[in-house]
Amino acid sequence: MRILLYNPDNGVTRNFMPHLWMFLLQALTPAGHEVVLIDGNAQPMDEAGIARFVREQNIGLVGIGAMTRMIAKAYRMADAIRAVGVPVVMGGPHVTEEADEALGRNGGPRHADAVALGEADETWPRIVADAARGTLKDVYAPVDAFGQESKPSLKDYPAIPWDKIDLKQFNLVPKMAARALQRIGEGWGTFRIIPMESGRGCPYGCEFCTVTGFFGDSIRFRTNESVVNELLLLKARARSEGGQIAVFFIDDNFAINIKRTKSLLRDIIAAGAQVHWVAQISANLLRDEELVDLIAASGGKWVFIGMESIDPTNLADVNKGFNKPGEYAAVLERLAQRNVYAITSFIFGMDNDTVGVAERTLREIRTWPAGLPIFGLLTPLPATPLYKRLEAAGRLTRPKHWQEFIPFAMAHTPLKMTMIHSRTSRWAIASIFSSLGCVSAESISPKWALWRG
Ligand code: B12
Ligand code: SF4
Repeated sequence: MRILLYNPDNGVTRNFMPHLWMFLLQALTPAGHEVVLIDGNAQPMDEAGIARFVREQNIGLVGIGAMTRMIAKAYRMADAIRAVGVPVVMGGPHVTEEADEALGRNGGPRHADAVALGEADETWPRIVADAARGTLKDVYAPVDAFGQESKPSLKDYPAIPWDKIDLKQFNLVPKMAARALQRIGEGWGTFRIIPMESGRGCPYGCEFCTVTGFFGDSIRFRTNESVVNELLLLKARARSEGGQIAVFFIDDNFAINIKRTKSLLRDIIAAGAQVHWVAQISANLLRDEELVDLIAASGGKWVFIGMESIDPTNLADVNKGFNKPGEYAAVLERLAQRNVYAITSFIFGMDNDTVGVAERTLREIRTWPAGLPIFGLLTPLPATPLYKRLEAAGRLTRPKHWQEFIPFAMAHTPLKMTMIHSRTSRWAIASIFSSLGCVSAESISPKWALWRG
């Protein structure tokens, strides 16, 4: 059977990196099937295009994975595929929480023949076997022989064959530029950011986040050896094709167990497996000087830090009181001293935010070492504690906001502001200026403010 794994774009913005789930499920597909990958971020497609593709390519099963933000597009694509008679199985964080919606059990139309709940590493081979026999079930849940939820241990993580996978669609160097770059110097024919995981799970349970609910609060790690081998494979591929590769460790908190992270980084260094990498690490864990030394020595270039707010009351409200705004500057300084830079992420729309929060935050950021600040709006994602709290308080203005994705629009009534201006796009521009170190007090005037009361 030919299987298509498809990840939609959200129709507005594009990811810079392919999704790990596609490569992982491809590696976990039982022998005898052929798997084709399409990431809508790299290869944009509409409904007619995907329907044509599955017909012409004789696809027997389509797997679609989507975050809440892409789910409306995912459903439209699934409908088009099912309309030409090809079954669709959906997975990922959104349908895990809203399986009835995908299966048309809540009064709406049915979009998927089957839904894979939670982590599908162990259920995927069963889904493929059932689809090949024409006996797909509605729901596949990751449970053990006793019906208890089971989480893959990651100790026997599959080897993703990075040396063989067709990565053409994921080259970030545009064709024209590639030719010019190759004339200037070797090694820039391709540039790819590759997702890799070294562990799963996060115990922190921030109110707005789906991770603790989805992956669980017990953390599981791959062996150091399997991560190092994967890095070596990627490094060899980049070298053999005269290109560049950077790795995004997608672990939610790459240093959640500092001892283990240090041991992994030491093994990377010892094996000469360094590539440039990015990882998400919470600010509280970056107090450790030795950890930051090892990050720099093992190829770490950027650390994504979920700072969320400069207001401790906000942070306490969303169960993220372990973030201490007072130490943000020192954390960034510690990284910058080693030429490691931070992507600092902020959320606006929390309950203690008042008019002018954007200006206040920006003022504070300007006092820190250069980095790349990014800004988002608080979003009540399905099944999160935040969603439940806002729903109970009658504050959800668009309870099914994902059915119509409107970029930069809020789905709940903020507490201390009367009106939200969707000017996040301007903020994105502001953040680029800021990252280049060229934000002056004048260039960001109050007219940039995100909110006006
Ligand atoms: C890396 C990452 C990104 C990357 C891009 C995604 C990428 N290319 O990988 C970046 C940094 C760009 C990003 C951006 C955003 N992200 Co993000 N991201 C992640 C992160 C950290 C890792 C994803 C990952 O690879 N996980 C590991 C794989 C193995 O897990 P998985 O994808 O869930 O897949 C497993 C199962 O879900 C299932 N599965 C998944 N798909 C399918 C499909 C089929 C057919 C089947 C059978 C099974 C299946 O099987 C897989 C193996 O078990 C997750 C958190 C997390 N730990 O997952 C958040 C996460 C996915 N992101 C999230 C969010 C909210 C966002 C943003 C909206 C943030 C923002 N405000 O801007 C944006 C949206 C981007 C967009 N284009 O619109 C949420 C999504 C929640 C939700 N309900 O949708 C998550 C869960 C984090 C959170 N805080 O809750 N993100
Ligand atoms: S926001 Fe980060 S630290 Fe908080 S629960 Fe989610 S993954 Fe964990």
